[in-house]
Amino acid sequence: MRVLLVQTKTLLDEPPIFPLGLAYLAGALRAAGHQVYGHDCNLGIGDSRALRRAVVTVRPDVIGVSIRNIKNARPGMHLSTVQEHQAVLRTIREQAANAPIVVGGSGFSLYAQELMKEIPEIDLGVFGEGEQTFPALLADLDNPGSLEGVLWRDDGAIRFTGRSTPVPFGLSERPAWGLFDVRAYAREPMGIAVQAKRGCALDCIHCSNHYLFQRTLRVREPGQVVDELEQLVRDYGLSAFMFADEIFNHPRSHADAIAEEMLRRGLKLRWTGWFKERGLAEESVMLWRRAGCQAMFFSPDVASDELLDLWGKGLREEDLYHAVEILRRTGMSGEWNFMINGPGETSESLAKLGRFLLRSKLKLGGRFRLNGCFVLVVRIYPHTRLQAYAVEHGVIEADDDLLEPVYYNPAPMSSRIAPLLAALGAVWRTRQFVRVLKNPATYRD
Ligand code: B12
Ligand code: SF4
Repeated sequence: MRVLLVQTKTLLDEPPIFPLGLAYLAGALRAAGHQVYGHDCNLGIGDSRALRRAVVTVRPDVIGVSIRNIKNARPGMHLSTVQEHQAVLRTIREQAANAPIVVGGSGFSLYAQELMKEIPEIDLGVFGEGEQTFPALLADLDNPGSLEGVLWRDDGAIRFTGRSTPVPFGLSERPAWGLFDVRAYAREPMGIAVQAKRGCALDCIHCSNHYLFQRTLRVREPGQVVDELEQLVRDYGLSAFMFADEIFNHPRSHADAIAEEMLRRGLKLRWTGWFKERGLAEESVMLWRRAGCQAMFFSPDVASDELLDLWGKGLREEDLYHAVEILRRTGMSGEWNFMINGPGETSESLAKLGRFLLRSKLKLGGRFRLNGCFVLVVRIYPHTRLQAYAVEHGVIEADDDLLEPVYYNPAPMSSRIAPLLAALGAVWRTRQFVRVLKNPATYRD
């Protein structure tokens, strides 16, 4: 079959990121014997014209559309992307009246039924990982109900066969990186990512990852991960990337094996990733540093034992301080994310956050950084424990579909946070403006 894969825009107010999901998916489709073409709405001007041209030129039998983000988690930023996704799907439908449109991606999976209700152009949906499900669906398009992880329309109703059972993570075929413009994305520090594992064993209160990708950890063979990096260096001169794992250092042995393999092959790459503070070992941090790790990202989100427990972070205050100490000893840099006024916040917990920030800054100086937007309030996503908590605390109704953003940000603290968020929004927009001036390829109309 001729399959056209379309990446919808990720976000207007963030640097775009390479369509990794579609590159992995395209590898699996090619292995199943399909002819695969790509179109990326993320880069460049005149999207809808270019999209129309792509559909007309490819004459696809099936169109796969990826919706990665539904919208930004940050209040005051670009809030709704649903209409933009809708416009893309409408354009495709106008040019290809008869080709089935299949939609997937994490943003889609999170709101699959709601999006299918809002956007009639979607014929079929794939929940979660697509490498197995999409080729299987294409092999039997008339019988979607026979596969796990599929949504389809049936006499006006939307049916869903339920989440798929997690399968081992190993890409038997080469990801189709060449389907999209790797070099344009590589200009952004976090534009390119490679995935070394799937799943996260934790279930933090606000996070939907356990719903989307499940809690069973599935690691990819380290040699295969490094093969992919080598290919990116050879074919595109890649010099920096990030690991797209939820937590790179769980399990530690896997992270170490990847770093050792990178060193053994003499790869000179700068990289980052998300790390967990608990169990952080000095030897490993030194090894990752030697292998090119530039900065470790941490997201404890809160900084007091009471909140760490309530949020299910699997951390204690001492773990946070331990990580800072290891970074001090190893000369590594770190970037931290926190959220405020979320479940359980009190003046004591805020004071503990203030103390952590101050002490860490004193210890690490310029190597202690906060994510530009650290003053986040918590967005309530569906399928999270926070959704149930917010219903229980009267913040949302049980039937709220959460498609338009709702934040857990109760009074009286919320009114004090509002001016801070407005100032932050202005700083963020200025930064984005400067970024676009530096790299016009990332401008999107
Ligand atoms: C790494 C990561 C990042 C990195 C990305 C670095 C990079 N260059 O890629 C950084 C830190 C920059 C980042 C930023 C953001 N992220 Co992020 N990120 C992730 C994370 C942990 C992994 C994403 C990934 O690459 N996965 C690997 C690829 C292979 O998987 P995939 O894209 O999902 O594709 C698979 C399936 O979805 C499916 N699929 C995809 N498309 C299609 C299409 C079809 C037709 C089919 C059949 C299947 C299919 O098949 C693919 C292969 O299995 C996920 C959580 C997670 N576990 O996935 C969150 C996640 C994707 N991020 C999310 C969000 C919200 C953001 C931000 C908007 C945060 C913010 N500011 O609010 C920004 C947006 C950045 C942008 N410009 O788009 C959400 C998106 C869902 C949502 N809530 O809208 C996620 C799911 C986290 C969550 N649970 O909320 N992120
Ligand atoms: S550790 Fe990160 S990915 Fe895992 S559940 Fe918590 S917030 Fe989500």
